[in-house]
Amino acid sequence: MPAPRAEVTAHVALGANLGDAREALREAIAALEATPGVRVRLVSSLYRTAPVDSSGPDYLNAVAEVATTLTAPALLDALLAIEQAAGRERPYRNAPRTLDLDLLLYGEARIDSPRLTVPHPRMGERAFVLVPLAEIAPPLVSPEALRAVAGQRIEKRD
Ligand code: A4P
Ligand code: MG
Repeated sequence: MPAPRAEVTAHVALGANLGDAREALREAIAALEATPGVRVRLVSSLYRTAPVDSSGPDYLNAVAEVATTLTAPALLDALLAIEQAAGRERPYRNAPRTLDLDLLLYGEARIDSPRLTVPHPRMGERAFVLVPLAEIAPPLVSPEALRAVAGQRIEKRD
């Protein structure tokens, strides 16, 4: 029998800004918890954030820490499947909700493949990622990194 794969700690960013964003994030966390090979260890507070590099309503953002036996590409596949399911589950009115799930960190791995870059290449520019990540994993975010995004509007919701 092959030895079980060791668990890796990974961090996932969640964001939504259409429809019931709070419900979208709650369902995304539930879907992560239901994913075989993924255990949700920590979830940050929800944050209301100004859109960065995009327009439209404010976003709700959060970051989750998971322990996973999935490889990084398999974890990405699971995140993409959850995004797609969220789009299908909410047919009311004609508004497709956005749900963005990004893989921020996968242990200490550095990955640069056509479909997956880890650490997420834009995480260092974004308060909506760094502030919730710092809440649940303080050693992963330096004070300098937080200072660099201090001008971006972000407000804790709960
Ligand atoms: N991909 C490569 N690396 C990764 C990774 N580490 N995690 C590829 C996730 N995906 C990764 O993603 C497109 C493709 O990126 C995936 O199929 C995967 O193979 P997508 O989510 O379909 O496309 P996108 O949303 O246009 O790209 P992305 O990178 O998620 O967008 P951004 O740049 O992250 O921007 N403002 C606020 N306040 N809050 C937000 O949450 N989000 C965005 C999305 C912009 N502004 C925002 C927020
Ligand atoms: Mg994305």
